[in-house]
Amino acid sequence: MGDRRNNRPLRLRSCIVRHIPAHHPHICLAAAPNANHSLTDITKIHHIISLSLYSSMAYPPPKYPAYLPTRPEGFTATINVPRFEADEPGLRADAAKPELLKNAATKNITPRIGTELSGVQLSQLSPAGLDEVALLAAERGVLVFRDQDFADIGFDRQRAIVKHYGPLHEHPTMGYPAGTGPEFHVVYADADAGNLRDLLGPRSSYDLWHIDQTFTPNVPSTTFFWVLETPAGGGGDTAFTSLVHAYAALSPAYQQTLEKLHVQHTSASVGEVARVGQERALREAVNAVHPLVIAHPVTKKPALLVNPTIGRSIRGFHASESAHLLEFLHDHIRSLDFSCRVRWEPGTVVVWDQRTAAHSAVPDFEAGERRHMVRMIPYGSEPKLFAGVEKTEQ
Ligand SMILES: O=C(O)CCC(=O)C(=O)O
Ligand SMILES: [Fe+2]
Repeated sequence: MGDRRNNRPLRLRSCIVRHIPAHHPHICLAAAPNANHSLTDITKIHHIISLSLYSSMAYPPPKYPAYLPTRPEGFTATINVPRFEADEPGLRADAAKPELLKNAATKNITPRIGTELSGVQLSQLSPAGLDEVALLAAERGVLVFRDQDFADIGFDRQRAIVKHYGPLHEHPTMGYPAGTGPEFHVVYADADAGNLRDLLGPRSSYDLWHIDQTFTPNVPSTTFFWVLETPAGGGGDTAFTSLVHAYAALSPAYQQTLEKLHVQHTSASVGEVARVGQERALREAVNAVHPLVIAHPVTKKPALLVNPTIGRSIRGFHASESAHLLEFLHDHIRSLDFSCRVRWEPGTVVVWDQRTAAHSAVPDFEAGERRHMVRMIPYGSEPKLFAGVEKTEQ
């Protein structure tokens, strides 16, 4: 993977803002300003600085200051990762998962999605145990590991563990801990950074279902997301929905219709447009086309590769036809019938498979409270069309 950052001269370098509001994957009010920022961006940055002076008196200091988001180089162009033959660690795992489960207690969150595990430390797993994590995540969509030491093992070990699953995505706009790089994605909210509801403006509700970064030929796979600080008054869960069960719930006739379709995915997502502006997001857009119904590379089960923020149109359809079909699917995947909510507790690490599950932040915590998280995303295989071999429920 090339690093385009090094090739982009930043005409005006500045490090005024230490806190990058990166509380949502694709949405961010401001970063260190550079010449590419519009006047509106600069105004927002100055607004944040003045808020910062006020808010630092009102809230306790962060528990993990070394993980505050920084972005001295400002926003960079999205990296177009060339197609590659991915290793899928879940494919070589022992189906019984002896390494992972020998001392672990497991509890399903719902029968369809999510498993909580206790009695196991991710940081202590052997390579075979890490393979088994990939298999279980592929099967269950989302795994919730409690009481982990992962947040305290240091950047190098964190990076090495997630790299076991594939090359890491480097985010073009999110902040990362000083001294690391954009493969660390700090998801951060506080009084300065705001939270999702400040950014999206007046709305009836603030979920934002998506799969991370599906605009390249290879797409994200076994993703790690860990908490450093939960909002003091509670809330800030993350919701996950099963793309396998969402597909299985459809009628065979409708499934067959969908199996032929392809979706155009773009990095000029809802959120990146909000971060860097429409003109720049379109100019630097990285695009890919993926089947709508994929065979999961590990389980081989059919899954709906539906991504409301990034997968924006059905190839070959007129705009109105595409909008009509996608509106139905975007609504369908959010059903409580196949989704769950994960509550963050100190020491929780979530590992999920982005081909099995889509997700949404739940920004229901008190305005101004700190929520501090870190995510790392490895790339897995290129999505392959599900050929309709295996017929599903109904
Ligand atoms: O904050 C969360 O719970 C989810 C954030 C998210 O979806 C992302 O950063 O891509
Ligand atoms: Fe996300």
